[in-house]
Amino acid sequence: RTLETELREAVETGAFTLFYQPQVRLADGHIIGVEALLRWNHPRQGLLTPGAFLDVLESSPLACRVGEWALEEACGQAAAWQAAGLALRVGVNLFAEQLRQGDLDRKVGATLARHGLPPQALELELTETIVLRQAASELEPLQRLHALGIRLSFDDFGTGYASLATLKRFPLDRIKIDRGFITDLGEDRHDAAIVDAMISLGRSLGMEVIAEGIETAEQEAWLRARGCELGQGYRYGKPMPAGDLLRLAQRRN
Ligand code: G
Ligand code: G
Ligand code: MN
Ligand code: NA
Repeated sequence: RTLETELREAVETGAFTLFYQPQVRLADGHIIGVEALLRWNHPRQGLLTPGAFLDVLESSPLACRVGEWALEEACGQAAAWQAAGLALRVGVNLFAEQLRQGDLDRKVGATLARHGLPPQALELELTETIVLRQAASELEPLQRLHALGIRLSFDDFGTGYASLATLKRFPLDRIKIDRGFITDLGEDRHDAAIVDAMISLGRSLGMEVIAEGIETAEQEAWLRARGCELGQGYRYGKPMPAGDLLRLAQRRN
């Protein structure tokens, strides 16, 4: 059987699940949000990360269904956390196909309403590849989402081919500095210069800046000193099931 057949069965049997990775405010270490990350509970291979199936899923007609499911699931979770006294913003990664449909803002609005969530509770992550592939007409749903107050993040910033003009053309609220630049921050002066410039650029454009892949206290201190507000990475927690995230946030905040 092909991977696509198996993915179809996974959608039908509810074999996908979301893990959540904490995002912290570097000033005080408080968990202020999470990124929702897809996992596949495979009948024989166990829990699979997106690396094992994302390429096939992205280019299959199932992408929209999985993307909409993830949005629904993440919003349901955010509502449950809110009921437990935790106001965590949840970030959901988008598939290119979800934007191509043209009615994403309507679907997102309906999902938020179903769960009684304010638009500020949701962040949508777009990779550079998705952003660059957008036709001008596909910008409209993004602009409407932004106007509703939903935050839009530029994922994996700095790894692709987007020109700096992209930052002007798109209604982006946050840039996520790719973890590839963070790993060697202490040793590689080029990485340090690039990260420094990305932080300044984001801040002068009035955008939030979050660094991904923070693993050490040194990386954290360096980023905080350079004015980076937010961080995500194993230092604060790996992607984990919703219940574990709730307990972690209740302990830390
Ligand atoms: O969980 P992990 O760090 O292995 O995720 C790898 C990548 O898979 C993420 O960086 C993200 O780009 C992608 N990804 C994870 N979950 C989703 C999802 O729900 N939708 C989309 N479109 N991409 C996802
Ligand atoms: O959306 P994106 O493709 O950026 O998803 C983040 C991916 O990076 C996830 O697969 C997650 O497991 C991984 N990741 C998150 N934090 C760290 C980290 O601190 N170190 C490493 N090596 N990987 C991380
Ligand atoms: Mn992401
Ligand atoms: Na990323």
